[in-house]
Amino acid sequence: MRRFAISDIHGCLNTFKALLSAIGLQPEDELFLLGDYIDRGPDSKGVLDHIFSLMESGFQVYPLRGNHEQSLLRAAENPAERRIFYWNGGQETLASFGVQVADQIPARYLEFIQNLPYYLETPDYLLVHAGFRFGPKGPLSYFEEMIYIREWYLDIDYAWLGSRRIVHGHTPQSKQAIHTQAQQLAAYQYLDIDAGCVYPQYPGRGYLCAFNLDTGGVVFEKNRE
Ligand SMILES: [Mn+2]
Repeated sequence: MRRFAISDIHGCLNTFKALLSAIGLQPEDELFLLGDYIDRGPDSKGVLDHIFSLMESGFQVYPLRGNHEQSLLRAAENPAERRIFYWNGGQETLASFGVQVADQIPARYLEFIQNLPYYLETPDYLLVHAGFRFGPKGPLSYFEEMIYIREWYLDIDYAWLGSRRIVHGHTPQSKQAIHTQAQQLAAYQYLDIDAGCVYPQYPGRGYLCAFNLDTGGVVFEKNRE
């Protein structure tokens, strides 16, 4: 049994499938998906369908919530939220479903997103979309920050964290920066695995990353959309 984490697929179905092939995902493996399945890329519906298909065929998939899923839910529930969703990549998501507004997306997809957890804990890892706010109420209390926060590493309370490591996405960085962070994971205990799959036009970005939680290795798949 192996454990992998992948984040920020953003509608890049071909790249997602190619990365799963590259790591040779098996039903006994565990796959943690750190959110932002949708928006900006060409096939958000296809990415969600592929996640459903993996789960239905017996793969152990643990999907988390990203800020783009949150934005879709808000647009589906409140017409005042439609504009921000549309202009932040939601336009491509609506097109992949062939609908005009978020509340026309079939209930199955919206219900899946409604049930996504904000974070997951294992004995050795904390997994989250964006990160944690180390505020007075404790890092597991600030749910909105878990999907939106940036630049929080300096606030990490290492006494609270213990020997656990935090793996997240949300803030695109270069493949080289991810390699460096992965090599320093034992020392700093944080890793951002968002290699900006949906941003191939930026230097070092345009990759989807799979992190092996047990070996500490990273595998990259170049954008194939
Ligand atoms: Mn995000």
